[in-house]
Amino acid sequence: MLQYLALLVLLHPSLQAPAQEDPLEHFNHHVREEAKSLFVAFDYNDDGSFDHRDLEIFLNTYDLNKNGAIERDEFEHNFDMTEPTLAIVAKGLFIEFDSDKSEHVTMADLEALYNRMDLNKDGHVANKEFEEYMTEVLTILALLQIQQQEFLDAANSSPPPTTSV
Ligand SMILES: [Ca+2]
Ligand SMILES: [Ca+2]
Ligand SMILES: [Ca+2]
Repeated sequence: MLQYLALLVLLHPSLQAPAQEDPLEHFNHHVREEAKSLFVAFDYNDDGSFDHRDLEIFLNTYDLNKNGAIERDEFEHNFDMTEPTLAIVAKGLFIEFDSDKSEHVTMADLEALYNRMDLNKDGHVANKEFEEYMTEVLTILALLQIQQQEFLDAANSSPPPTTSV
C-alpha cells in the first residue's frame, strides 16, 4: 500500500512533495485537503453541517434534465465543473453516491449515503464526519486509479518486435 501511495505521488506532478517531505504524509495531507474542499462544496446552505437541505440542493443542482435523478453523465459533467482537481475520481464517486447501483442517483441513494457518513449515528453529518468519510473514499479511489493504470499499462505494452532480415 505504501508503495502504491508513493507511486501515485510520482505519477501526479500536482502531488509532488518538496524533497524533504514524506510522500505518504504528503499524499494523506493532499487527500484531507480535497475532502475539506468537498465539504465546502456540498454544504450548500453554509451552516457547517451536511444536512437534508444540502442533499435536496445537490440533487436539484446536478439533475440537469429535471427527471428527479442524477444520471452518470450529469454527475460527471457537474463534478468536472465544480471540482476540476478531482475529475479523475468522478467515475468512482458516482458509484459511491449511487448506493443501490441503479445508474441513477436518487434521493433514496443520497439518504443512504448520508446514513453511511453519519459515523456516530446521531442523525446528523458533522463537518468532521463528512471529511473523515470522504478522506477514506478518496484514498480508496486513488488506489484503484493506480491499479487500473497499471493494468492498462500492462495490457498496452506491446510484445517485443520480431526482427526480420
Ligand atoms: Ca449544510
Ligand atoms: Ca437527471
Ligand atoms: Ca453524526
